[in-house]
Amino acid sequence: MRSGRLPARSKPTPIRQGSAPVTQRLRSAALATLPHGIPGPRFDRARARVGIVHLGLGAFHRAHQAVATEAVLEAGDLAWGIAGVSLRSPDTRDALAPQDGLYTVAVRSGEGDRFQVVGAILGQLVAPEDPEAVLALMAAPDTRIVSLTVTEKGYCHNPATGELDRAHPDIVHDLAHPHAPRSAPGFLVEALRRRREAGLPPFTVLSCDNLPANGATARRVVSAFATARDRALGAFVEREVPFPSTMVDRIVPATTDADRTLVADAIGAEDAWPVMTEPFSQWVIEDHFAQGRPDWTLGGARFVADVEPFELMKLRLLNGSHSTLAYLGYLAGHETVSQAMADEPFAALLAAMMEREIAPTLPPLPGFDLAAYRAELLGRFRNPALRHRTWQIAMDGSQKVPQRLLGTIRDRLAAGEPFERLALGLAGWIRYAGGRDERGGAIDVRDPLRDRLQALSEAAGDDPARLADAFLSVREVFGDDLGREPRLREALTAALGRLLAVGARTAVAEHA
Ligand code: CS2
Repeated sequence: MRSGRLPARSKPTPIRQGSAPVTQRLRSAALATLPHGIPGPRFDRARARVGIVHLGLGAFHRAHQAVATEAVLEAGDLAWGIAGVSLRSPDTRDALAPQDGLYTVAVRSGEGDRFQVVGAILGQLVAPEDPEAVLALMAAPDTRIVSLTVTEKGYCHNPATGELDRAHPDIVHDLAHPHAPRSAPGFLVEALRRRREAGLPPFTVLSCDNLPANGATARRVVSAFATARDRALGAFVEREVPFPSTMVDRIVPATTDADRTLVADAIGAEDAWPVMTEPFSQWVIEDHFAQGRPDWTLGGARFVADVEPFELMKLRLLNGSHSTLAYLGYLAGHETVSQAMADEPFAALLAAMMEREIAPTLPPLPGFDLAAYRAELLGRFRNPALRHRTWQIAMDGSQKVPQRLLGTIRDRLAAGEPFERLALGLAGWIRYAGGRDERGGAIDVRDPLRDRLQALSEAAGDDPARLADAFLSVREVFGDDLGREPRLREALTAALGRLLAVGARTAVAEHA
């Protein structure tokens, strides 16, 4: 990494206890001995420069945008190396720094596995350890894009309205300490301010999170934060900074120790944090950049004038079904997505929900075969080689449900059409968020609103109408309109009634 290089800290990472005698660690020196058929980076990493600072160095970024960027670097455009920033935990840096930033992407399906060692991530930074280093890199002249995968909650917004949540603890902190921020909006605004002061053009902010109109959402929160700091800065962000929207799609389950063993055996070296994914990958990007952009078409991406129809389709069909399967599947005792899909009523519920309740709400995409897309989605969920835990997808429901299920329900209500399957998915979330599974065991619910939702659930007990009313009162999720919508209340009460009376599996079978 040329600019903003950080000292590589290497905390020993316990890796695997397999029996195969793999002793070397994945690193630059190990690339020469990768087994035949396992490609490593085909570009000179020492000559590559950081042109992209990425906030949120999780598995998804490493299996998606970084892989597309690898293709750009391999084609000889060395200006687009990535510096990855973790906004919270040092874990990824601790795993990757001793590996010179190298890691393996394992592409898995019923037909077999493919492995690739990726070198696009030239440096790793941990924001809480050194926010100044992150800001310096974001404000460096070579940095032309700051991309984000910070998850829904990283936008510090109200999920129902998409507006910046001024009471969010990180926003309160960052307004009080704007030069040492914690949040993504705080980092973006301070770096943009520095660039403006230095007479440098702004970078493009490229949201790669699963939010509706993710570019517009990023623009709204970043502009609001900038305006709260200084009106002129807010006007500058509004006027000068491009926020293209993107649709991102690749299923990337959390890596397990078994995955580490599989990868070590395949590549003949220990990789502390490989990423596991599926063959499918899609990236649709609005072509609106301040200072040029990589030719990501080399990595399979597509540039379009308007991403919104793609994004809506993906959020509603894929993520809406995924969340439905996650909540109802978890409640029925299914650990992974593919296990739930192998339980026929679940697959049938999703197929019917997609076809009858979601697809009719989508704007037409000329030339796009929506039926084939739906069928492909069901096939992807069935992928037997991926262990994608329902629990993982169930996380952060209060942040996900609005764009995954509620937008669709809003459209169905407006059209006067039924939506009982969507209501069942929503009821699954409510039942799950209560924190007790169907056998009375505790669920490890991860959600920023967890305590409040559990308190609501306990107060309502097993009365479906009270439970529906309690959750519908959560304005950040349902907004003012849906919270007061009698037809939603009725459908939700009915769905919760079935879930509580007969359990998730039978309730699913009733709607399949
Ligand atoms: C999943 C997504 O964890 C989740 O909430 O629904 O991460 C999903 O796997 C991706 O959006 C697929 O592109």
